[in-house]
Amino acid sequence: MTASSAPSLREQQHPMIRQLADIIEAVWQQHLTLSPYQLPEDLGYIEGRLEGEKLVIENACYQTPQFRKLHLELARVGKSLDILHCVMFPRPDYDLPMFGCDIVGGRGQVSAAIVDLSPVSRDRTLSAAYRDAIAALPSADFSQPRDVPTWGDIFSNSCVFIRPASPAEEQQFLQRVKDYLTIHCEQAIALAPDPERQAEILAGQNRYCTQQQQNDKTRRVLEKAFGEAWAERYMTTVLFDQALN
Ligand code: BLA
Repeated sequence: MTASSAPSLREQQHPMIRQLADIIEAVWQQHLTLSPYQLPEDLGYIEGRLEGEKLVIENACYQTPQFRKLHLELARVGKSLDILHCVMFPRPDYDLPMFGCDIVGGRGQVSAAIVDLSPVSRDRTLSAAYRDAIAALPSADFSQPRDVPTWGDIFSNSCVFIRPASPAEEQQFLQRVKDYLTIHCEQAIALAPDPERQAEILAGQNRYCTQQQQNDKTRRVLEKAFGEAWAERYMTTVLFDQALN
């Protein structure tokens, strides 16, 4: 099924997820030159049901001169769990952090909203240009911050991981994501590739993927609907695939 003929999951999802999906695509289209990206074996629209509830996944994927893959995924489990997942994978000769975002919610409440620009350089810090741009943003204040799990040592100290406590906090989080995305796109298009750093960048990106693959909460949702082997394949080829060079 092609993306255009797929039933639109977006319209049924939690309003915060719907709004964020629109924001992400608008910022991408405004700043970047998008080309299609072919997912393995038509993993664009997927439905699964093993035990329990039906899982529906809708993927949108692009590439640009600076990014080997821009991935926006919307998922719904039964009527109770709505998920937005987004990762921007830079080409490995571009010394750029990884933009990642995940929102998990359902039944009117979002339990997890996370966004980060995660460094992949050997010293595991963001460049001064990123730090300055983030520091210049209006301060964001959330009443229910959440603790990052141990595999989350890939995240920067600009990572925002919260449970939004009010519609105002939901909007503040969406603005934060939009600001991080805009900074990221502006930095990316201003940057020249640096092939000499490619091995270091690739190692950092691959470490990011290895750590994300440890997220048992994501894995369990996929295993329940599709089984262990499928979940492993999906996590390592679609969600967090490692580039070879
Ligand atoms: C948490 N991710 C979760 C949770 C679920 C999923 C059910 C638990 C929600 C909660 O603790 O309140 C499920 N997320 C999914 C599924 C997909 C998905 C099924 O993306 C895809 C099909 N996760 C990411 C990215 C980041 C991320 C890019 O995919 C960060 C940049 C983070 N998700 C993340 C973190 C948690 C989470 C840190 C909390 C994990 C924990 O508390 O142990």
